[in-house]
Amino acid sequence: MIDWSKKVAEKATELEQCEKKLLLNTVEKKSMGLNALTPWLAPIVWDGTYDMSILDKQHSGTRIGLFVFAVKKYIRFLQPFLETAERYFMVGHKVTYYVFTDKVDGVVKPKMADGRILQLHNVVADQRWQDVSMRRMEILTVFTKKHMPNEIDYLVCADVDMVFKDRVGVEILGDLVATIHPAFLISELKHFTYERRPISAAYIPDGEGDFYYMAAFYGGKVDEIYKLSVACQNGIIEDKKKNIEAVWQEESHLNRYLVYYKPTKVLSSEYIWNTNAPYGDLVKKKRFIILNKNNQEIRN
Ligand code: 5GW
Ligand code: MN
Repeated sequence: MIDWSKKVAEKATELEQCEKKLLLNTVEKKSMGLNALTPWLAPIVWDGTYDMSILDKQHSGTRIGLFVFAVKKYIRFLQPFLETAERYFMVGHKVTYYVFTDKVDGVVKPKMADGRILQLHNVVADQRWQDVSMRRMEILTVFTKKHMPNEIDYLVCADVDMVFKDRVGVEILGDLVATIHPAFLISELKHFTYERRPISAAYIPDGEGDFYYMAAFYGGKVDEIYKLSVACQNGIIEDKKKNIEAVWQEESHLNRYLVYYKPTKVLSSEYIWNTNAPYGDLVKKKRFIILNKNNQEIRN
């Protein structure tokens, strides 16, 4: 016999805990990333909160794009990125890599499983590094409108100076998805490095915002990423006209967009980890890792 009164009591305790945590976190405006749900009821994806076999079935046939940019010295990151993606990213699903580089001929193709396609595209290498990373938004506005709608259902955008170390699958798919920056998992809202100058299009007023998202891993349905990239690109252009640049370039514009268009799914720090980040014990599965690079060398 199931003791229903006990089950009901357990449920009440669980809900009370959730409520307490939500209240505490929203009042203090910190550690929101440790919850399993956002205050707008989007899941925060942590290991153990979903059943992979159900999700894989739901997504049989889903076509997924992985967008990555590798120009100038960053081309060296492409091979490990693609090889580890073959091993861990959306294994068993249909994947198209959209690689943008200034040296198409220099790309070493990884050994690829069936159902996976590598698209190589030429792109100009901007002189200023700030322009290189912002250029990605412009390219996204073009591809999410023109080519991708016929080719894929979801698009995932990633930095190239990263490697996959554990499984990343369809649990990350949603209409609009962004990842918590590992340095700000526990931070208070007031310490987030949002753009704070009202003159910038990326401005976020004090007290607004939920998470500090990292521009190294985000995604969504193709039309959602189209809208996002157009908004961010317009912000970048507006700022350029005023001769200013947001404090963290396109990441600032991304954060601004996501304050007003809340993501339908948030990825926990499992999905962008930096071995130097604090609170490593909180994150059991480190799936996608930022590589340590010599900024001095690589940026010159
Ligand atoms: C070069 C110098 C400084 C900053 C960025 C670049 C750079 C970035 C580049 O020369 N080539 C290039 O392809 N990128 C793309 O922009 C890569 O996909 C890279 O992962 C992304 C963001 O730049 P990151 O990774 O240096 O930015 P953080 O914030 O992760 O350090
Ligand atoms: Mn990076």
